[in-house]
Order: sequence, then C-alpha cells, then structure tokens
Amino acid sequence: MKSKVLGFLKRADNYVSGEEISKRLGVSRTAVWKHIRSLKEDGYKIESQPNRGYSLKQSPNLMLPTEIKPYLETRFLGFDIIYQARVTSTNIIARELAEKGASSGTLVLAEEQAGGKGRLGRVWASPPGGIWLSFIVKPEVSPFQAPLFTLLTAAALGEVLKDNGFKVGIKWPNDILCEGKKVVGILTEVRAEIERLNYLVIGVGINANISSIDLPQELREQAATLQDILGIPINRPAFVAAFLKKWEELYFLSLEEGFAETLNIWRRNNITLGRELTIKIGGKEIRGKAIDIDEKGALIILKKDGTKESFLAGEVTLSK
Ligand code: BT5
Repeated sequence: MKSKVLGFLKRADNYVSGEEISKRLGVSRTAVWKHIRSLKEDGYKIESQPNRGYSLKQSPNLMLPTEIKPYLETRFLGFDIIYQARVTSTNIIARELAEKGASSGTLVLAEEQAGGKGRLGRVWASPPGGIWLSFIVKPEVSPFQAPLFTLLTAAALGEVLKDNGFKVGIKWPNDILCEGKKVVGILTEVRAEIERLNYLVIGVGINANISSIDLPQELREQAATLQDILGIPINRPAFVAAFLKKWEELYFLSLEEGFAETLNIWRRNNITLGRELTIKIGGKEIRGKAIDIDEKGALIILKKDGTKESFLAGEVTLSK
C-alpha cells in the first residue's frame, strides 16, 4: 500500500490530494496520512499543503523496496523485500529468515554491510553505494546441482551488465570482471539433506555506485566499480529489477529444460575457458588449461601430463 501511495505522488505533476488517493485506493484518509508519514521517515521529501494535498519533492537515493517495486517484473523473486540500511551480512539475514520459513523469492537488501562475507570466511568489502543483496530460493533439485546456481547467477548478471553497456568477463566460478578487475562476487549457500535441497541463499555483491577510493587500499589494484567505469552512477533499483527478471528467466528455463542454455550463456561471457590457470583447492594446487565446464558446472582442466580433472569448487588464478 505504501508503494501505491508513493506511486500516486510520483505520477502526479504537482500536488495530489489525500482525498483522491484515499478514494482511488479505497483506504481512509488517516491510512494515507500514515503512509505519507512513513515515506517521510524513509527519507522522501514530501510537502503538504492544507488545500492541495501532497507533493513529492525528492526521493532518497536508496535501495528501498518502494524504489525497487515499481521496476519489478518477476513472477516470485522480490515479492517480499527486507531492507535494512546497515547489516552484518545480507546472506546471514536471508539464512535466518529461511530457517524461520520465509518464502522462496524473499529478497534482502542493504546499503552497507559491516561483515560482508566472501567464500571460505573471506571478507567482502561493502561500503554504501554498492548493491548488496541476497535472496532465498527453494528449487526442487538435488543438492549436487547447487553449484549450477552460482553459474546461473553469473550468467544472468553478465547479460544485464552487457545490456547496460559494460564489457564483462566471468571468471569461474563466482567472479565477474570488468576491464580485468573484479566488480561482482557471488556467494551461494546451501541448506540440504542428503537427497533434498531445502533452500539456497544466493548472495550478490556488486561494486555499483562506489568510487574505488572507498574500497580498502589493498583491493584497489584488483577491484573496479561500475560508477568509475561508466563515469556516472547507475540506477541501482532498475538494475536490481533487471537482474532479478533475468535470473528468474534462466531459473525457470533451467528447471524446465535443463541447464544447457544457461551454461551456454555463461560460456559466451566467460574469460576462463581456453586459459592457462592454477586452481587451488584444499591445500592442493593444480596447473593446466581450462577446457570446458560440464553439465554439473564443474571446471574441466587439461593438466600438463595430458590427463583431465574436473573441479566443482576452487580458487582460480588466470595466467597472464
Ligand atoms: C566472493 O567471494 O566473491 C563472494 C562475495 C559475495 C558478496 C555478497 S554481498 C551480498 C551477500 N552478503 C554477503 O555477506 N556476501 C554476499 P570470494 O570469491 O571469496 O572473494 C573474496 C575476495 O574478493 C576477498 O578476499 C578480496 O580479495 C576480494 N574482495 C573483497 N571485497 C571486494 C569488493 N568489494 N570488490 C572486489 N573484490 C573484493
């Protein structure tokens, strides 16, 4: 309802009366007034004049549900949005919600994370201006298919970044680079029994409207931000909605017809295949050439001795 009240204010050229909003939405004038008050608390600058009603003067540059919902074109993703300005980690919140039975598609968003998580306990720098989000999905698939959803997420993001004019390269399994530097990291967490996947939490970190000087010094060589590349900020709510739409499209396609097409999109946008690389996993370090990904999303490496080995996880360093 709050989004609908905001919709009236956004569409109005100037003032719109409380009476008109209340009539059109079928709610009381007091209810309208309460939503206006709540919007003001969220940071919307709304002027009220006794005989004219309300006029929206400025919207906050935040990832509020009321900013994202007007762009949403999904079938289930983002129907429930949990927004908090500052969190420890959106993945942690999404997992807690999933444990309490939150529905598939629940989206958690924050402006800033104090304890953003990478893989294997690594830290993800998450200053204000980025896109830090996690969502819960509950596909009826085997737990062994979980890694495919990281690739699906990278494929969807790659497409949306390209639509926005960026040249992207997906580095297996969970990074997206622009101009050779990391702009996106993906963290997929799984809750499963042996035969059944209970839920996935897909965490996505995008260095969107950040200047790289706001990233920790030690990351500046290896990380880039969309705002620095483009020279201007992106429309974060529109970008998030476009990503969720693309993600959902690949999700239904993959569940209905298998992951082949999604993996092809991943292949088209990747910078890993065909490259000499080192992969580190569990204290082992293997060198070789990446030749393909298989139907499980595993990276197939042709080793120096001519044998092949496939990896479902690992840390890849591309050779120059
Ligand atoms: C990742 O881990 O790339 C997964 C990052 C997922 C972050 C999202 S944000 C929303 C959601 N909530 C969370 O708490 N997490 C998810 P990994 O492959 O382990 O890469 C981590 C490494 O990337 C670090 O060790 C740094 O070297 C580097 N790094 C950290 N912050 C970065 C940033 N903002 N931009 C680019 N590189 C970064």
